[in-house]
Amino acid sequence: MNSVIIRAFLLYSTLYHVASDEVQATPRFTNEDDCGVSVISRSGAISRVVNGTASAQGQWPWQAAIVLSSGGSLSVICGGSVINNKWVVTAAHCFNNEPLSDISVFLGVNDKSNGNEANRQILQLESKTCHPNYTENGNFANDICLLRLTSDVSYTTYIRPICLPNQGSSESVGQSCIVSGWGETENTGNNNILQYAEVSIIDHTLCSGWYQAVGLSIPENHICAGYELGGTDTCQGDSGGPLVCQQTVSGSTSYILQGITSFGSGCAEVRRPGVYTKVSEYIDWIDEVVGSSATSIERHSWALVFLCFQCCFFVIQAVY
Ligand code: 4AZ
Repeated sequence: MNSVIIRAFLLYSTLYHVASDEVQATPRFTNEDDCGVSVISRSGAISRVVNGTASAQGQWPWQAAIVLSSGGSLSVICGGSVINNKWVVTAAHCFNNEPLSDISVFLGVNDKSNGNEANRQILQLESKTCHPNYTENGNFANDICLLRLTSDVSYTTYIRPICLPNQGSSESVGQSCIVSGWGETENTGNNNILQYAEVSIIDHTLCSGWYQAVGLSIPENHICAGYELGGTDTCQGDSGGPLVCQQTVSGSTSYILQGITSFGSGCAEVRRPGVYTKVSEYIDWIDEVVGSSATSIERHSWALVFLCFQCCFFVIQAVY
């Protein structure tokens, strides 16, 4: 009798596990626990990536460094953002068909010149999926790539995921957001230390007009951010990194990944703001790529195997 009760309990808990897995799988990683929060509060005036401020350790815990190993030396070729414990998002133009084994993802980095930083995690790539409509020689449309890591990211104070926006949502013109990276500072700071700056979202039509002057078109699914008068901007080497904006939902404030640093004409120049892949236009695609990955399916199928075993035991016990 006791064993029947225990088995019934096990059956119930497995069914519950399978059912709740189903529920959790629906709203995705956009709702990753505690996404978009930094334990380091921003303080003081933001001076000015070009004209940025040196970050504190853990200030932008979703910031990834995409590192290329070439001829025995390592270099940070781009930035990226952790979206869950298996995936990092970056720009498609960061890559040039390098073998996956030459690319790694460094997390928890603040000073890229210091190989002994205590909070670092170094991860390798299992796969790289870039947007199918990214065209290398086009206007940088669909400049987005997803990197699947071979092992799980362990979240710490210094390494955390960023929240993703809802598909099709838009940031308002004039909103102040944050960019970060180890790119060129044009002598406005030390780019060994992760730099960040505040930039303002600029109207798409206005920005397209400014860029027309130099024969560049701004793709529909890109956002411009910066200042009409320039001065503060992302620059070469910041590509793939995050443009994040704060959002408050039912009393709690978190950062949302609205953009991926993509391109510009020069850096910090008048009427040439930075141009960012608009992440909210790619949520369905991200879902497709990330959702079909093994983690949740593996967990799910193990639970189902266990469930089958329990059912068999139940039937055998009932018969004999
Ligand atoms: C680059 O080459 C790059 N000023 C990134 C951002 C900007 C320009 C160039 C925006 O990675």
